[in-house]
Amino acid sequence: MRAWIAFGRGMGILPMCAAGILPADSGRSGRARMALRRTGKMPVPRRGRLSYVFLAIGIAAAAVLAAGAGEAPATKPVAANLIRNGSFEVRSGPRKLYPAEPWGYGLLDGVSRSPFAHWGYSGFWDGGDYDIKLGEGRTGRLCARLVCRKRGRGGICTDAIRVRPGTKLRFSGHFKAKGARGPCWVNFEGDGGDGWARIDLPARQDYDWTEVAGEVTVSPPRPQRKPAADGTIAVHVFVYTRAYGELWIDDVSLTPIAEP
Ligand SMILES: [Ca+2]
Repeated sequence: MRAWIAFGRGMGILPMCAAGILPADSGRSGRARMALRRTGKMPVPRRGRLSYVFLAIGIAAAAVLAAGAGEAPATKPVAANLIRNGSFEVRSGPRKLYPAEPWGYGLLDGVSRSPFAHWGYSGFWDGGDYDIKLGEGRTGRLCARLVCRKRGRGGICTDAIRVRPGTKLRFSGHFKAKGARGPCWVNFEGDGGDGWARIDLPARQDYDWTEVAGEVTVSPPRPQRKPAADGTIAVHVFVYTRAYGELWIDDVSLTPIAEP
């Protein structure tokens, strides 16, 4: 019985609620009419004003979105660096099996894995003995250091970069030398041949971090090599030293600047 009374009261509240809304609106309409009589203008109800604000915000947002969709980006996207781990910040980690690790595992069988991911290394060409060591980075934490123990030729090498012959590339790298008496240079190798382009490093024994940059055009493959189905060939970038002392390397990049 008590439940029915409560239900009845509850139902009774509904029309009261509805009535509560209507008189409120009626009252507002009444105030509006009063204002109209006083000013000759129909005031905008408060709730209506809020709606106009939301409508204006919506229109402005839509305009901004539409403008954004129609316009080209303000800046051109930066071309990707084709050299992976050009900052030498990533270590090569635990030894992986081929083909995950494309480098040899011995010390004298050509290029071996280096302490840096995506970079190979050999210090034993031409009777040389060069260590590869971690150095303090020009930027970030790390750089690569080639340290001469016995003069000959040592170098580091990127893993394969796939590009189409005729592609124009811009190379940039930062180098530092300590007692580096002898030539050091960047050599472009791969399907195009061992040295289809070359950029020399400063011919000084000692210099602080210095940017060395240059442009190269990818040469066609050697007679025995063929481009892949997508028209690309493999390119490896080497940094060689034939010098005594130390060569430091950091922030190396290779970016396409013109397609063939
Ligand atoms: Ca670095």
